[in-house]
Amino acid sequence: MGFFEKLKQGMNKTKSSFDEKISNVFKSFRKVDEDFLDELEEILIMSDVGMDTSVEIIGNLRNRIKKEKLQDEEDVKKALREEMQKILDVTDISLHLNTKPSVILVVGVNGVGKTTSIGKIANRLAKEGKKVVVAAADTFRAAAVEQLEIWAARAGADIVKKEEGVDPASVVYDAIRITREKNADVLIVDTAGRLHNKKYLMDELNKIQKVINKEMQEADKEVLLVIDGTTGQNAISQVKAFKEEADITGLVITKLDGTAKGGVAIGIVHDNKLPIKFIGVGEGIDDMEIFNSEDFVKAII
Ligand SMILES: Nc1nc2c(ncn2[C@@H]2O[C@H](COP(=O)(O)OP(=O)(O)OP(=O)(O)O)[C@@H](O)[C@H]2O)c(=O)[nH]1
Ligand SMILES: [Mg+2]
Repeated sequence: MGFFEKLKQGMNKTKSSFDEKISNVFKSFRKVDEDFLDELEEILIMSDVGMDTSVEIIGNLRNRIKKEKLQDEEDVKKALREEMQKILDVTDISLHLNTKPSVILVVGVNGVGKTTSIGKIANRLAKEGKKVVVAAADTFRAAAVEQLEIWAARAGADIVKKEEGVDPASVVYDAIRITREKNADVLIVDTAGRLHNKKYLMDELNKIQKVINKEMQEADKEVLLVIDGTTGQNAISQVKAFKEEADITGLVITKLDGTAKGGVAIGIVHDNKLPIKFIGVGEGIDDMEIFNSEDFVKAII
């Protein structure tokens, strides 16, 4: 199955809830007027796109409907898709990993799919012919290291780990040295999603980021915030909290398979001007793709 099919299948719940509601609006209004647009706006808001974003999309759609005299369901849907895509395309979505070595720091609250995404990204990079090292900087739980080890083995990446409970920044420090010694292309750092409290977590991330900035000054750096696509509006506050503490360069939205809340991705990009770089649509090693806004909106409407 191609990735687009996988994405479409995965996002089926988002799509059917969107599509069904939109078709119902078309059925209940005989023409595309203000009432119709109000109803459409409400659907977007209910689909977790977010209030401001929905208002903006419908505002732009209203102008186009007037200018282009759109009345047909398919034409209006197409215009709606394009307006959504415009929001998703506001920023540069490419990964900047041009130096050797370069580094990806992966952050996010617990259970969102950080370690799994690292496995998938490492595998992608390895397939591109890159030598990858992963750092097990989630030293909070022993199981976290074992899980990363399994993913590293699958992806053919080397792992740098230490015993449970050690300072994660020291793991990162060692990993940077080993990445250079092995002449690897990319270092990917896994971090803990839960510590004793939020302050510990953010302090730890700060410390890790400081080590990276100091030891890899010249390197290309990506700081990817992983968001669970099933969490809906909750995701918004997570982005806000992490943005305050880390230099986030992009988002990874996971678990878009089997959620009706995929619309949240559009609101997050709109509100934060952060690009989505990858999306996850399953638990397997190949279930992740570089984000493509056109495919994404096609998969939901
Ligand atoms: N369906 C689905 N499941 C996913 C996806 N990504 C991750 N998961 C699952 O989500 C669960 C948590 O994933 P992890 O990678 O362990 O999450 P984490 O952020 O590293 O969690 P902590 O280390 O506890 O903070 C696992 O059961 C994964 O298989 C996805 O795209 N789709
Ligand atoms: Mg993890």
